[in-house]
Amino acid sequence: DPGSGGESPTSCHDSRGGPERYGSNQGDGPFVGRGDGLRHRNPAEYNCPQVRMPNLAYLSLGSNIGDRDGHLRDAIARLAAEGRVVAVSSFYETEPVEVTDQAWFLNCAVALETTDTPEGLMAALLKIEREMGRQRVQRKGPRTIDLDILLFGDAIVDSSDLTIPHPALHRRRFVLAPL
Ligand code: PH2
Ligand code: MG
Ligand code: MG
Repeated sequence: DPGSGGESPTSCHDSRGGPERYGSNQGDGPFVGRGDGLRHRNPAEYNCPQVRMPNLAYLSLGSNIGDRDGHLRDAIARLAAEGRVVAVSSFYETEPVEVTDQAWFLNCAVALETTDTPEGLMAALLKIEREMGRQRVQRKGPRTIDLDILLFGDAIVDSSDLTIPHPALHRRRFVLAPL
């Protein structure tokens, strides 16, 4: 067993871990309930490296004030600090929808690999928006930069301040085309 370095009873080859352990629906044993029909065990307990599982998030970026092109590039550069930018779509010039009495947008999509949670990523996006000088004046109105989470791995989030998948994803050509 040269690779695991595990002499303790909690190594990757833990002899206590037989198939019978997995059949139990009780809360005993090394697994901890999450309350959603799954119980998990921290990798540190079986002497495996502890590295958070990354997720692939798809983001929609939009700008229709000032140097729109510069704002999208600036936002993408800042996103690199939140994970690994895996892909960037073409930039699309798009007619405003929903609030139509405003300037045309520049929109794009970014695929970002991140080990953050959906809530943590959303907080980071709002911080970037603030740091780039976004003012929230009119709902769905003109903005320096808008950063939305479209998808986050296979996550479904439905809280008072975050909905994933993005609820308007399927209704907006300016979101679907860059994807
Ligand atoms: N964002 C909106 C409302 N309307 N229209 C376009 N073309 N592009 C956008 O990013 C956009 C919009 C609210 O987020
Ligand atoms: Mg938006
Ligand atoms: Mg937004």
